Amino acid sequence: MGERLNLTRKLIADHLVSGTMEPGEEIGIRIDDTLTQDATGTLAYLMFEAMGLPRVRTNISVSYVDHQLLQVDTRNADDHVYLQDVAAKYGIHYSKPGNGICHQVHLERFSRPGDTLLGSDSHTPTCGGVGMLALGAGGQDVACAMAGLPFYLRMPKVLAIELRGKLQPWVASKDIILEVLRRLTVKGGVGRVFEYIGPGAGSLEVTDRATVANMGAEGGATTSIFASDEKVRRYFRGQGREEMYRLVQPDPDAEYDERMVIDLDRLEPLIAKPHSPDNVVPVRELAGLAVDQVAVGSCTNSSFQDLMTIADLVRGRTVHPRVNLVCSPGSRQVYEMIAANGALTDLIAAGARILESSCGPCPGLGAVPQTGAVSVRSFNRNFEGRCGAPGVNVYLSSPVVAAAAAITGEVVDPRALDRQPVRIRLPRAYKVDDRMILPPSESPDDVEIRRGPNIQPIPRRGPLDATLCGRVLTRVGDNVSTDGILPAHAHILALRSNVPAISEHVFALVDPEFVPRAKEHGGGFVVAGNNYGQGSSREHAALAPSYLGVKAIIAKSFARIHRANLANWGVLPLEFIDPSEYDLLDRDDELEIVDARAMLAAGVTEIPVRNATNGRTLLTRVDLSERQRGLLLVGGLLNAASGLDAVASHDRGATSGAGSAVVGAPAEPVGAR
Ligand code: MIC
Ligand code: SF4
Repeated sequence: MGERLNLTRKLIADHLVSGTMEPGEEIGIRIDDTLTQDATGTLAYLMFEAMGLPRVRTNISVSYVDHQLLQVDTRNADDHVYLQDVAAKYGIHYSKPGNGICHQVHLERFSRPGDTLLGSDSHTPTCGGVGMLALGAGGQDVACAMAGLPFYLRMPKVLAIELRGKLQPWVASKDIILEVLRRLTVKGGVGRVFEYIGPGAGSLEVTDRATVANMGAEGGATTSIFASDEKVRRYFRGQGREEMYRLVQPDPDAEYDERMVIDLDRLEPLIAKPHSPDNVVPVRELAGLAVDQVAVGSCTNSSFQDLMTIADLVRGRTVHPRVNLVCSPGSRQVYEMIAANGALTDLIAAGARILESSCGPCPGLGAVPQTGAVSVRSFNRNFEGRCGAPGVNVYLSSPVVAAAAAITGEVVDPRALDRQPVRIRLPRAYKVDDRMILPPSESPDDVEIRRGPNIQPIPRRGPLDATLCGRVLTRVGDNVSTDGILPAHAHILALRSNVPAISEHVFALVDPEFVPRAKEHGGGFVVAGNNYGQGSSREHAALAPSYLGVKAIIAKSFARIHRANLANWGVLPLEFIDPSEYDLLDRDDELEIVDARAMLAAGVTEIPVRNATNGRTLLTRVDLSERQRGLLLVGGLLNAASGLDAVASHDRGATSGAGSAVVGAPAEPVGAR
């Protein structure tokens, strides 16, 4: 009898171009589609330009502008017109500012069951809600995928999350993923795909599934996926693209590496307390907590269903005097539909502040509440300071719980509200209007790319030194997120295309003296606890420290995307073999890794780090593939770029990868034209 394949393994097998499907082994997969957003897009496209190809080699690539829409000065718009021109020239669709949040729009207009999607944003798994194998990655990896190169990742284990029963009134799909995070924590998904199965999974609507798939990112999962079914078909029909529907399912009695059961009948409204998405408790435990701000939107909960739910709850009422309620519809489609059916009027009448279709307050782009505020958000991340400033207490909940707080001014278990549960009738047909998605130019040779002054060349790093030495520049704890390493925030996000400028903000929230220290000592080492680099895919969290001369990060463990980004940008990720040795390293200790280069080239997996300050030596693990070692030796993926066009000109799906194209360090910074 053959193997009974789960859906994840089926889709990986369909796209496999290198490696064996053994959990932990590096595999290469063919990528059908890509997406980028404005904050990560400029680096990705500068890299793509450096590869010298005339056009992308994907089925569909889409460039979204959805993050930094405040446009407080010319810098953001400089980025946006660059992105628009690059898209026109290289065969990429361009979703204009205002058209919506990349993940919501991609779900509506481009997702395809059974295909692979690579996005330069950690919430790309949202499209797993329709049966797509959708993965987040750094911009350089997405650039390679656009060039037709495989995407490399560790073969994940597949965790079946069996949903039994049915969600009860007032309990939402958001509560499912909060329950997953409560059980597994923010690092429980590392090296795993969450595959949702069982009758409870089938009972969820598509946008509910998308919410669950989206927020698997907070568990560190490689991705999350649901099978497609009649509900997905209906959704595609409603979006006017039923021909893109395909049935993708696991084999009957499929085998999984691990299993977990959630009984939806017994699930109750949940909420994540500050400052971690896994700090989850029942809402009833916080009942009565005074709330200052409520924010509804983000790629997790900004669908038509979500906005209608809030409108239904606030209709005919007034937002509590203490509360600021801000709402961001996830896409122009959602916006237009709630405008047409009157729900937008209900929200405005109740006192909601309506923002544009964008990420907005989620990573601190406006609507930052007052010091010490309690903010209840339908979003996905509440790392300290992410919302724009430290000292704000962000709670994460379903839209229902958020709306109830907006009306009452406090956290309230919605089951205690004196009213009938909300019931939203889903539309048969969604409002389809793709005019804000510009197709690529038909005469690409005529497209001149505008490079405003904010588009600065990407600095390159030299090849790895023979011996690495320097001091411990900082020692940080567990679960430091990329927001901790390099916040998004409005004034910092404006600098994404200017590496020297953005580097001034490294560790701004965690260790404000880091940058002057790094400069004074000409770089050095960072010591960290578990799950270092969790959260976003932003490669600036690797690139900016690299620019400041950080040579290696020695951590107890790393988050998936960040580990890959470090290798791509030439920073050596090392893990303590004995995690208790973390305590043997202090800030300012002088470290030395003798013959680092030779050891890496020889495939050595255990690397001694000598602490010259206390005379002790500790052992670290290098958990990198041969390809990644190659990248580190030449100083990162960008330095291999001059060989990439040669590799990319192989047929799509060729097994050769960036590692085989490592050719030394060209001198020109990328983007210098
Ligand atoms: C985020 O949610 O942190 C972001 C901003 O969307 C990031 C991407 C980025 O930093 O540009 C992500 O999730 O990958
Ligand atoms: Fe945008 Fe927030 Fe989603 Fe990131 S998590 S893509 S910032 S809405």
